[in-house]
This record gives sequence, structure tokens and C-alpha cells, in this order.
Amino acid sequence: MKTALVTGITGQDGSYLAELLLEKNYRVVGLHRRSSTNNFERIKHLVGKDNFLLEEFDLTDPSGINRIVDQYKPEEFYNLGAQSHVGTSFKQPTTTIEINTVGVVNILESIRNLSPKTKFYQASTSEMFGRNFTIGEHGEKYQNENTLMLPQSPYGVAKLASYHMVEIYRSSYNIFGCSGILFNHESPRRGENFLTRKVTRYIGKLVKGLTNEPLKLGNLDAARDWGHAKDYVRAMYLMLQQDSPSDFVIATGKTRSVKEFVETAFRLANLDYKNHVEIDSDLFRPAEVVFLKGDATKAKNKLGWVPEISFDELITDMLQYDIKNV
Ligand code: NAP
Ligand code: G4F
Repeated sequence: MKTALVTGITGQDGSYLAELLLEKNYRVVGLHRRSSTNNFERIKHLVGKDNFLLEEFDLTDPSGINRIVDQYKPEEFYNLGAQSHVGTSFKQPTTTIEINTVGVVNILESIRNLSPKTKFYQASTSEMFGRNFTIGEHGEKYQNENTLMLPQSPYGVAKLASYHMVEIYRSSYNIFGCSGILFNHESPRRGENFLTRKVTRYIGKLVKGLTNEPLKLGNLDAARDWGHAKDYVRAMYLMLQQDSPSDFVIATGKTRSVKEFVETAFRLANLDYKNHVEIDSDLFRPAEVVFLKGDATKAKNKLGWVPEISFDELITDMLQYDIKNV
């Protein structure tokens, strides 16, 4: 039986990846940081299951990571833990660098010194491209593995530094390290302060008659390439099953504005967003990634990965959950 260590186990992706690996008969060791309140909501159905273990640690604490890597010497290590909110990274830049950059170096050092055969997955991001994109032969705009990365946020800078560190450990020490350059992916388990979940939760409350307040949002003009987290964790797994390590863009190849997301979510609930949304200038970021559209051709050709869940199916899944559970 293979063992996989997964950081960020209490987060959206960690919970879906753990389910996938357990289905594939892995022993999954979920790494979580201590909290004064219970934050196992997303994994409560896994706690107590055979082959699902939990270990306490913190990405900023190298000795704890060393202890766990040395104890398990896992076949695979998925680093999904992060300060993952772009807006927050402007308010907490130092913490963001400590968790999202130094934390990754802590794991890479641990693998290099204690378990060099462990295959490593790093959760990189389309936020690393910042405002940059490639212009194709027919004038189409997109980002792929060859697009120059020019991040616009402390989060993007921190993730770009760790992306480069993975490449350095791969080329210098022969570590099997892969970065998945994942575009936005959402689900009913998405954190409540990200755009999509904020919208679907609000609609859930509205439908249930639980709010009379308007929905306050920031920039509606930015464009994102949104997929479903269940599709995206499958890509993470596939990257570590290859014979040699590489980096992959994971995206749907379709782009929509924030306004289109909002409009569609309200329409699918038979509502008109114009009656409920208010713009709040405090929710604008000091700098914004304006346009994201991923070209995942490499993942399709080398991993056989294509997304299976459409934009409307994603929103419907989130709406159904939030209308039922709000
Ligand atoms: P998420 O729901 O915000 O989960 C983040 C996880 O990181 C949580 O389990 C959190 O634990 C943990 N964490 C935060 N600080 C930590 C620390 N100091 N030590 C240990 N664990 C810590 O994020 P997600 O959406 O699942 O994303 C997973 C990864 O993919 C992240 O690295 C994110 O940056 C990256 N990513 C996400 C997307 C996306 O669209 N979702 C796209 C590209 C890349 P607590 O529960 O204790 O807070
Ligand atoms: O949902 P968001 O906060 O996601 P963002 O900033 O694109 O970051 C997410 O995707 C990245 C991959 O590209 C990940 F690396 C990162 O960890 C995270 O998962 O915001 C989406 C868009 C932005 O343009 C934002 O300015 O929605 C806009 N927006 C407008 N009003 C809002 C709001 N975002 C949030 N969170 N809250 C608002 O009220």
C-alpha cells in the first residue's frame, strides 16, 4: 500500500484529494495545523476511516515536517497547504511568504535529506502569471507553461518563488517535484470568502428568506477560467504517476468575467443579480489579475487529463448545496 502525505487536508482540495487517494487504496496521512476550534468540517466523513490518519504540524515549522517525513517516508507528498486568499496576501504579506514560500522550502529540504525518493506535488497557481498572457497565431489570448510569469500580488510572488524552488530541487538534487499551475477551481467546499462561494451562499440565504441585505462585491470586470475542484485533484494525482517530473497548466480553456459568473448563478436560481448586488470599493484589491484563460494542451497530451464538469454544472452543484445547507 502506498502512503501519501497531504498538507491542507482541512481545505477544499485536500478533502477531495484524500477521497480520491483512499479510493485508490492509499494510506493517506493528512497534515493539519492546530486550531482552537474544530475545523474538520470538510473531512469529517473521512475521520476514523481505515487508512486515513491525521498528524498535527505547521508549514512554518521545519522540525515538525522533518519528524513526519522521517516517520512515514511516503511515496507521494502533496503540498496543498497555503495562505490561499489573494486579497488577504496584501494585508498579510509576511505570513503569506512564510507559509507559501518558506513552508515549501521546509518540505523540499526534508524530502532531500530524509526521503529523497518521495514524489512531490506543489500547488502552484495561475495567479503567478499576473497580468501577462501569450497571444496566439490568431490573436487569441491564453496562458500556458511557456507564458512569462509576472505576479501582481504578494500571494503570486510567494507562489512563484516556491515554483522556482521546486525546479531547483528537481534539477540540482534530482527530486521528483511537479508544480501544478492550477487555474481557479471551486466547489461546494470552497472557502466562503472566495468570490464564487460568497455568491452561491448569498443566493442560498436569499432563496431561504434569510437575508434582506444586498450582496457587496468588488471588481466585476476581471476574467477567470473556472473549473470544478474534483476534476483538478485528479490532475494532481496523475502528475505524480508519470515516469518523469514536469509542470502542468490545469484549466478549462474557457474564460468568463466575474460579472458573468454572478449573472449566471442568479439566473440559475431564477433571480436577477441587478436587484441584489452592490459594488463596495473596499473589496477592490490594490492590484488585480485582469484576465486568465489556461491552455491545458500539455496536460491533455501527457496526462490524458480533460475537465469533465462544465461551468453551469459547477454553479448548479454549489447552488444546490448552499440552498440546502445554508
Ligand atoms: P484552502 O481551502 O484555503 O485550504 C488551504 C489549506 O492550507 C487549509 O487546510 C489550511 O488550514 C492550510 N494552511 C494554511 N496555513 C497553514 C500553515 N501555516 N500550516 C499548515 N497548513 C496551513 O485552499 P484550496 O482552495 O484547497 O487550495 C489548495 C492549494 O492550491 C493552496 O495551496 C492554494 O494556494 C492552491 N491553489 C488553489 C486554487 C483554487 O482555485 N482553489 C488555484 C490554484 C492554486 P486551516 O484549515 O487550518 O486554515
Ligand atoms: O475568488 P477570488 O478571491 O479568487 P482569486 O483572487 O482569483 O484567487 C483564487 O484563484 C487563484 C488561481 O488563479 C488561486 F491561486 C488562489 O488561491 C484563489 O483560489 O476572486 C476572483 C475574482 C477576483 O478578480 C476578485 O477581485 O473576483 C473578484 N471579486 C469581486 N468581488 C471578489 C469579490 N473576490 C472575492 N474574494 N470577494 C469579493 O467580494
